[in-house]
Amino acid sequence: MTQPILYSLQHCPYAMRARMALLMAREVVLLRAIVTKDKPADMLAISPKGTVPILHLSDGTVIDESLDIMIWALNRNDPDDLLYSQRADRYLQMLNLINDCDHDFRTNLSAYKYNKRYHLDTEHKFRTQCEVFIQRLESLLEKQNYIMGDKLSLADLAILPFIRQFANVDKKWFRQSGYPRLSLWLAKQLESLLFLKSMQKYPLWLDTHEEVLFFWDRK
Ligand SMILES: N[C@@H](CCC(=O)N[C@@H](CS)C(=O)NCC(=O)O)C(=O)O
Repeated sequence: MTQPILYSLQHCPYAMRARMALLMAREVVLLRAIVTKDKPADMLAISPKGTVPILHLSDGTVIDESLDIMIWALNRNDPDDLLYSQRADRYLQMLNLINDCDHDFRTNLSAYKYNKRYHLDTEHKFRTQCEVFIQRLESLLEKQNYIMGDKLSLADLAILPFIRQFANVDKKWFRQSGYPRLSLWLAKQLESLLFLKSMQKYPLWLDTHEEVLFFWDRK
């Protein structure tokens, strides 16, 4: 059987979370590394909106939203029960939290990043708006080691790349901010084998046209 093809951008937070879920699902995919300034025609042909990640299945199905890729992979195989398969209530809570991350938090995060970069005086306003979501995570992590409980879940993987971005906007401020539990959670996730593997760099597919198998090769 032909493996699904994943169009991926190394530092894109959406692609990062899709790659982590594919690894956790032990899915084997052919990874095609791209850059946004030179998108492959094959990629635009299957998904004209032109965002990554995209997963192209061998039956022709195209999944071009990162959360859908994560859920597709974990629905096929979820050995660590990241989806809380026996807990519909937990699953819905996760989706709500991820939705808040992907909309309100991400909008404020983009504004915070932009304002910081161009030294605009509204930087603090947007950082404070981001902190509503940050404080919510901190409160959850005061009670447990992961966002949904005492084990890793879809929510941790989906949210991680955006908290990483938030922390990186102003590392000094984040280190001194009152979010010790979130800082610990972030540090732990960033040094995990899963994250390191998901961030492995590959040559651009348009340069090599080589098929790269991407999968979790640990026992
Ligand atoms: N909602 C999409 C967002 C994906 C997205 O915006 N990806 C960015 C890269 S981080 C992208 O491909 N942008 C297209 C461009 O910059 O041309 C998802 O979750 O997959």
